[in-house]
Amino acid sequence: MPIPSSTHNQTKHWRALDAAHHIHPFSDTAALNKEGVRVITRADGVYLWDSEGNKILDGMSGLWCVQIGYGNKELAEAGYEALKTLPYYNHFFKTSNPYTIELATKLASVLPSGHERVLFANSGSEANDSALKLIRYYWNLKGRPEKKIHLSRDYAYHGVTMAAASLSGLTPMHPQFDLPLAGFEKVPGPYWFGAQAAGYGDIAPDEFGELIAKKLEEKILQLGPGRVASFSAEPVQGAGGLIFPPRSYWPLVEKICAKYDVLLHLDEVITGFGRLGEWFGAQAYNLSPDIMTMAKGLSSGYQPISAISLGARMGEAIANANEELVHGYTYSGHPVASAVALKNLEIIEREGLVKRTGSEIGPLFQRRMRETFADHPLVGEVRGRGLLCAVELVPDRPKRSFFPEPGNVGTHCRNYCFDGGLIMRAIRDTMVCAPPLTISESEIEELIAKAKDAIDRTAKDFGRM
Ligand code: PXG
Repeated sequence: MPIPSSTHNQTKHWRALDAAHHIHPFSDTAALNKEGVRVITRADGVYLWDSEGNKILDGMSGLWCVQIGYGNKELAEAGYEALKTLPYYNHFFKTSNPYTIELATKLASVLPSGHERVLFANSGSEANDSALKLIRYYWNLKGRPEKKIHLSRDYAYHGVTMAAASLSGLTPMHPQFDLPLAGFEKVPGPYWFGAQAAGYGDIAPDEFGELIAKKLEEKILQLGPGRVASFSAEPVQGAGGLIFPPRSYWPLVEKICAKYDVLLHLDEVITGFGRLGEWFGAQAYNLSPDIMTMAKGLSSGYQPISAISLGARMGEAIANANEELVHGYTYSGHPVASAVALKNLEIIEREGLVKRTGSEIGPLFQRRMRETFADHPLVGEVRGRGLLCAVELVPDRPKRSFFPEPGNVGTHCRNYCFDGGLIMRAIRDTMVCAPPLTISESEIEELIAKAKDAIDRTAKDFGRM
């Protein structure tokens, strides 16, 4: 559909149609319809344009996914070529296609060792849903059908299917749908900045990391190790507030999973494809997961595609089960999505975007964010790695306390960001940022200047400056 050149009347028309016919994700429909949506009509590099002609720097890479930036012609051409050559075919009838075969092979070359086999799906939620089914199947194959409890963490976001939402630890996601399902249990997340407010006292990060890892062990022992199937976790928690675990956390968690024969499932939907300066969070934290899920940066968001990779023991058990695996989607390994993802991985590799994020632009971004915000009167902590960064807005830095109505100050600041032409996400009162891996130095300076303006104005409004 050609998009007409934008005018005020056109925007009004689109807003009215959107309000009449379109229900948005994670939105209060009536309130949104009253306010009117912003219609995004175009994107290039790190910028978006809306139908009123406003240019916006996208500090969130869409929803943490546009690794190589918008407007990449090579991806468009890869998709167009596949659309012309093989717009659709499936993998059910003893068939495959070159795009998906090449993509699976390419993935195996960048995944942690042992991850030789992948399955495809269309979203992060589906990948996680599939992962839980494969975990259940693995234990059934191993003659351990009593191992069925899935552990995950407070503040986790794993998506919205019945299982993925049950796995998520953001509790507002549950009551509308009578979730979580039975067999889903939570343990605390390693949110050191929130430790004092949560009653753990003035505890050092590594001590806290160990304490929270031990809560996992306590939970496994309480439920009975023979009943626990898996522990699912994002290497760095994303939508729950960009929570970076203390250094002590992951090594101990991995040991605990091994000790009680609990499968480790890493949800790499945000942390994959260079975001942390390594291909995956598994490599950034030196982890050997049994199963991984990935989406978003796999295609830089240009096509809906996700994948589930199996480590050696799950991969061998499932590939050698000698029976039909009764799972798969019409669009698993869609040729067009596969072609786009394959080209995306080629570009990430050719342009050295992982190394650039790990040792050049990422460290520069982290240094400049800390120089600008670490001593700001409204800021309690700046944390980040690679091209992920969070700024905690707090009333009292030494006490690491939070504002009484979480989300108020953050939303206020996010609105100032939007008004100033910057997209940053507010999670409670934490401002988070995940720009495309292709962002330039001058665009980083622009992002930081705009964020500073929004945070300064927020500080003034709340009497902190
Ligand atoms: N796992 C993780 C770690 C995610 O961040 C999903 C799974 C689900 O992916 P799909 O493709 O089913 O949406 C996600 C998605 C936000 C936000 O506001 C984050 C996500 C999705 C929507 C909004 O931060 N992450």
